Amino acid sequence: MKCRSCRAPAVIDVRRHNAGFCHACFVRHCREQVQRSIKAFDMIRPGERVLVAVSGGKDSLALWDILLDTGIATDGLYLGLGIGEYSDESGRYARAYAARRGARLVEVDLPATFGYDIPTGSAAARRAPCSACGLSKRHLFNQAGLEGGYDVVATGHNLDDEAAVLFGNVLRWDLAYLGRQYPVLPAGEGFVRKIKPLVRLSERETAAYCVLQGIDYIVDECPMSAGNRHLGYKEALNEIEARSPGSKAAFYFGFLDRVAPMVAGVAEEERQALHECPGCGAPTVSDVCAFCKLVERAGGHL
Ligand code: Q46
Ligand code: ZN
Repeated sequence: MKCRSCRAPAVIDVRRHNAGFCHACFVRHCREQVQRSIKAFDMIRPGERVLVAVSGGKDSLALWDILLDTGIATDGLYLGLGIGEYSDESGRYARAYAARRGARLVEVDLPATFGYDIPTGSAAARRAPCSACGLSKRHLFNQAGLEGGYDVVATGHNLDDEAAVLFGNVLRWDLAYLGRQYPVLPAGEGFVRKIKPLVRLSERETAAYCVLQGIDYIVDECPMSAGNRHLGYKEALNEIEARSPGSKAAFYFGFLDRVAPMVAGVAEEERQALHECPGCGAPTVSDVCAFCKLVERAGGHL
């Protein structure tokens, strides 16, 4: 197979685009896809400060690399979740990448700062690990963004992630979640803007990007991911994609083009109902925010 752009021998084929790429043209393809998302969804404006949430995995490191290489000023944020050896190792990859690029990595350690880790905290709070983890991450990414004076927090969610989440939301017709499922969530009182610049790249492409660019990342899956529903949705979508390449992108981008505008009002209504949490100041619709409730139940069990 030859490279679609320059006819040199291809190192990767991307079936969704029915195209092969050589190393240099593949890297350019990845950068172009990210820039296209940034432009299409007005994710980052000139001069804005961006904080990238970095887990040490392929997606977040590829994202940080692409943003740095395209001249966007970005610091990294690593959140220590206290998931045993997995967290120790993922932290090492995040720090090694930051050191290699001479980039700033902000670190927040969940056990040291809030008195719980994901395995014990989720059990104490009687929540599924990924639910406690996702809630903690969303809260702390936003808090770190606000406290550090950043305009934007970027996460490494890719096309496979977003299609799987969409699949789950559609299976349950969860309009509130569907209304919020967009690659950019606007800033508001107590919120920094959240962006997902990798939505035009698949997991296979971010992995190939890291391998080709010599970026070391944690390959092991999180040991707490076993019961995660999204893994099943990903498998189902992968089967459909194998039979008809491009289905995943058609599903996700069709939603963004045709359905997201119809459900956007649901998210807006929710935003109107927000007020400040008396515990931490974060916006919430309840008396006390979900993060403060989690800290109260999960803290002190270490
Ligand atoms: S880190 Fe956290 Fe993931 Fe592990 S506990 Fe679940 S959500 S699987 S991306
Ligand atoms: Zn709170």
